[in-house]
Amino acid sequence: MTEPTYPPSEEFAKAAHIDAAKYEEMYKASVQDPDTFWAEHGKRIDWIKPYTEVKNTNFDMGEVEIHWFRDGTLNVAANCIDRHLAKRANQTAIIFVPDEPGDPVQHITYAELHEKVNRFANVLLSQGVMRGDRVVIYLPMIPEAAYAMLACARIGAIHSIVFAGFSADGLANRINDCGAKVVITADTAPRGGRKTNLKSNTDAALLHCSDKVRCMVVKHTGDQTTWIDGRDVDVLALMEHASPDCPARELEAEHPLFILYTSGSTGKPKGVVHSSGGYLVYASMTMEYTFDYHEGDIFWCTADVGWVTGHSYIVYGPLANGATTVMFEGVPTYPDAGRFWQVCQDLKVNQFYTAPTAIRALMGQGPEWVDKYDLSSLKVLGSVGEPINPEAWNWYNDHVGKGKCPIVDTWWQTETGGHLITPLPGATPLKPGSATRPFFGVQPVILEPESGKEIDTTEAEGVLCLKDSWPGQMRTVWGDHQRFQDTYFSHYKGYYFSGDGCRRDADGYYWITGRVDDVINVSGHRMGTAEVESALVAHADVAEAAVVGYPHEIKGQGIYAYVTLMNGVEPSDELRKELEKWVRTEIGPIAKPDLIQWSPGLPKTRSGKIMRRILRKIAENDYGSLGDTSTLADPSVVDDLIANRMNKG
Ligand code: 6R9
Repeated sequence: MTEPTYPPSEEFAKAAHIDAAKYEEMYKASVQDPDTFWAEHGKRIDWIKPYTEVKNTNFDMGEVEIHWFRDGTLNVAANCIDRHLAKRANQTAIIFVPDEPGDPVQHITYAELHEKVNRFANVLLSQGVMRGDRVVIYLPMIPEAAYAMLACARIGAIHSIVFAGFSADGLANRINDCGAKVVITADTAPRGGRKTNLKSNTDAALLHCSDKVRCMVVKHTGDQTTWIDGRDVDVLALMEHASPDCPARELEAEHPLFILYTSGSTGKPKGVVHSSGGYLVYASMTMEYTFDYHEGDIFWCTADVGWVTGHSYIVYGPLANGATTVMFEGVPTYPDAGRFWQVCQDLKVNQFYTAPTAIRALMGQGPEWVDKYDLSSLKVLGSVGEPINPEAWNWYNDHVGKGKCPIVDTWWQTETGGHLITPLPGATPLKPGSATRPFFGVQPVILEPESGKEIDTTEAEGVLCLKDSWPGQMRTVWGDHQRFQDTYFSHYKGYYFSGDGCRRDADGYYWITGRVDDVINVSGHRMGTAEVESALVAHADVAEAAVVGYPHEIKGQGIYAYVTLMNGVEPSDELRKELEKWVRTEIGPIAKPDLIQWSPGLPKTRSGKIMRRILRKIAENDYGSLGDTSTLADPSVVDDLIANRMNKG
């Protein structure tokens, strides 16, 4: 069983920050003596008051606390902007590529970014936003999203971005959970030639929030929207009159920089809290080493700022390093499947970072869409969000990288702040489909799922945990430290539990096998099955629902819903459409079930527990191996489910 491996070229390794020998040396140092290692690497960002304490972390259930650089002070926005001004005021910080191909691309220099962010910060202050206040950002992929994030960081407000694809209800829940003082939105958001009315979603959300929440609107398209005097404010107009000077506030290393909601195995999304100091050190360091970023490179991460990937690798990592980062408002297939490659060609992109779902979608359109563009500027390609199947890896390598760009398959999570397991392009021989080896300071372990025993042979398979902390680790769940401990530290004593299954091969390479909890990965986005279930049962016609994932050619996993209707309600195609629409409005388009099966009964144990294992097998069209069904209260429901299964592929 030897997989193909792709070692870095000698030429690449020679010019890279980290080659194989350096990786081994630094990795060893990082785990043998984390205090010394991070005391040194923490200096990559500017501190107002230098830290004397480095690592202070405890994974013991009941006493979990995570602090890094605790007595240091800094300002994240000053690190991402001000400190670069002496050297690169006129260098482009952000290249904004609008949805519509003909519309002008904007190059925003560090000097301009400084001015915009300061004005934005003054507008926030004028709206009464103070240090520690929460600001929800519900914006499209426009420069104002970055200005808003950095403006919050400048004054010590805590931002919480809600992906613009979430519905009014999703937005309201998040505004309420974090107790936001303001929500920042836009009029409408063009994407792929279509528009979402963010302002009307926000209006609908605010009906369920405190009437003290203010609504700051970026008039992006100029489309007509409703306006509520006294509550709604025009951000761009206020920025024009605001002062371009706003002092960057001195903040403790552990001051929360942002909250980002993510799905878990229970119904309610968790507010993942990240710090200022440790997070920035980690985001900037992984950005530099994972992508082998060099001064002057043009870096493009295609994620949305509504996800953690956008936080760390569109905004904070690149800007902390003084890089030029691309912000793309559009989608990979508009106006055609050549859009990504055209942008790469036109902007001479050096590092390109995307998700397997996008690669698979583009692969399906044929190689001619990529082959016609000049991609010679590309040096490193990245992948994130889910395991990349070898077929997609090979296509990415052959057609996009032309066999000369290392592909970094980065495994990490909203909770981890930055990459944990990833190749370093000048150091690590690649194996398609493996995230390879740990980043500096990261100690992955594989545990036996049942006993929780660490498997100490090189070859191992089980659940993936982390033995010790790293600076980018989340600090708590907003408002619920107990939930933080319960979710991540209660399953396996003394370890951080990732929720992923994993195999380690004879070379010590890690292969992520997917989630072991009730979380599914749809197009690289995490979705709790419980969230979709509770949306479905909120519909008056639905008695019960069970949701599982099934293999989907483009999305990785699709959403398969088994729905039991209320007595007397007849199944119909109209009802199916209505339920799809219902879930879209309850959560957002990404949660729409791909397949709905009418299920008069669900397989339950005698104690009433739904046997998801069986539902998963049927959804996967793998019902030959259902295992033991004798413990079911009514084994005959299984035959009905199989006979009427939706995935006959
Ligand atoms: C960054 C991000 C995290 C979950 C994670 C895992 C899956 C992410 C992966 C990967 C295999 C990779 N995942 N990257 N699986 N290989 N390179 O995606 O964060 O949205 O929180 O999702 O995504 O299952 O646990 P998030």
